[in-house]
Amino acid sequence: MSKPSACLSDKAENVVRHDWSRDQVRAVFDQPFNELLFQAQTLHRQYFDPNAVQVSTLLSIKTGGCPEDCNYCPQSVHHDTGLEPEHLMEVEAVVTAAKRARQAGATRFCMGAAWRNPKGRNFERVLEMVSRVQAEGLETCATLGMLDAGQALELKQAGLDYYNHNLDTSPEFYGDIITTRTYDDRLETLAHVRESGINVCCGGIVGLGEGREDRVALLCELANLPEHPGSVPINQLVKVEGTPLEQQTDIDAIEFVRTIATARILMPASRVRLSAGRSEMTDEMQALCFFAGANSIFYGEKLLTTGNPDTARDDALFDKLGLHPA
Ligand code: SAM
Ligand code: DTB
Ligand code: SF4
Repeated sequence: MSKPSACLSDKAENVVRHDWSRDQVRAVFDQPFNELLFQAQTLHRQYFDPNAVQVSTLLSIKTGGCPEDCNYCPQSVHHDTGLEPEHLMEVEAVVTAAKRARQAGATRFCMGAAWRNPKGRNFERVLEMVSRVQAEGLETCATLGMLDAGQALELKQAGLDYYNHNLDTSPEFYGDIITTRTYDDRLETLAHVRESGINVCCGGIVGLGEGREDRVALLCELANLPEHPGSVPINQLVKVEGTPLEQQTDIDAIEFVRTIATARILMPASRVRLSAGRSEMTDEMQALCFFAGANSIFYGEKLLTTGNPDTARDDALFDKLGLHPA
């Protein structure tokens, strides 16, 4: 570990690595819990204010009817979840929602569309949304499915700061969860995003029935990307009726905290986002996640189609823990 007096670039040289072996990641993940949390918190405070949490708000700009078959997702046409599909929103309505999010305290606004990939006029409209939201003084983020290199460049030119595209799980378990797009498809989109100069937001989802080895492998894949993602969302499965995973057994809370802590240790300069699943977590569990190095959340009553803690609960949690928005 670097000397306490080291400047950020020294630390980056010493600790930001892209050559993790699975054995090394497993050794981090498997440590006694107290060792793991101590190591995560020690690194966390070398790179970040330990009491600052970045706040993003999500909006589903195009809901449901997605042709992909992600078996956790309520928006896939392959599952009957009773979700009413909606067309792409109008630009003005998105700008209104962005203003509301900014007034509530969000610094980043993330627009999600249930597409395999964006096309034609709809893509043009998203470009307009990105410029208009940027003009409101918010960081912009989008998640629209697969992108080609040209689309990534157009989004960059429109003012997009972050693009979210997750690896979701290990390469080995991936085929049990999604069959309509491959792991390599995802890596290719991530490469287009990175090469366009847009910051990558990339993480995964746990509680799908994967094993610890899959969580280790997912984190290893993320940490060995050519650049660590600027944001690493760790989602806990939200079990939605009508999806194949509605009866899935809950992931153990300590195992979830281990996943957060390992992400923090492997990618010390990245924002680790405690993402979907917070409505089902106690305050104590979220506090442990923040101690383990989570320093970003989704704020606002709704994620894309499912619930998130209401803002009063999150405000009270921040107060109780002495946290402040980054
Ligand atoms: N359609 C786009 C795509 O898949 O790239 C973007 C939106 S998709 C909803 C973004 C991520 O949300 C998924 O990769 C997954 O990790 C997470 N997600 C989706 N449904 C979820 C659920 N039921 N519980 C937890 N996370 C979920
Ligand atoms: C991410 O990793 N999690 C967010 C965001 N990126 C787009 C989405 C969570 C979705 C949870 C299920 C839903 O609300 O539809
Ligand atoms: Fe479609 Fe994204 Fe849901 Fe997969 S996660 S079904 S790609 S909206």
